[in-house]
Amino acid sequence: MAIERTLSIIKPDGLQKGVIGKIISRFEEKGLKPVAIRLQQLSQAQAEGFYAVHKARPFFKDLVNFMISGPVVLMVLEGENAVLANRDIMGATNPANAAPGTIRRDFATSIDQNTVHGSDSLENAKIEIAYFFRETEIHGYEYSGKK
Ligand code: YYY
Ligand code: MG
Repeated sequence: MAIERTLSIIKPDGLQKGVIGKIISRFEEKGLKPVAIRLQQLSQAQAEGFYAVHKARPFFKDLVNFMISGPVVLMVLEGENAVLANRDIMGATNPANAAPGTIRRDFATSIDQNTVHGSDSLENAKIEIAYFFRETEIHGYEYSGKK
């Protein structure tokens, strides 16, 4: 086990459904600590660059248009095995296949509007975090244990 950081994005549908708080709570309750958070309207160039790996895929244009259809919440999450832990909390890409209790199962309506993004490897997490955040925007802290 190792402490990792991963990039999480709450996509425009998550904001439009009013579930920012519920989504962040799920991360906090499962030990993923937000150490950077920013609400941002992505430009087309930013969205295209972020999803460049999918450039040749048939859904690329729709994906970019969706990601710029409204603001998103960009976050860095920190915790034990954060990359895989976040993917577990998110659920499968297609909400129809996502396990009960996952964010995508509970909040997403379709594969193309699936509420959250999460880095898929530690290597990509480092690249994706650096795409959106400077090191000076990431702030670690310890839990007090008090509620
Ligand atoms: O990492 P993850 O978001 O779970 O899926 P990817 O395969 O990386 O695809 C990125 C993004 O593209 C996905 O969250 C929705 C969209 N997409 C789509 O609209 N239709 C597909 N058949 C596959 C992916
Ligand atoms: Mg992916």
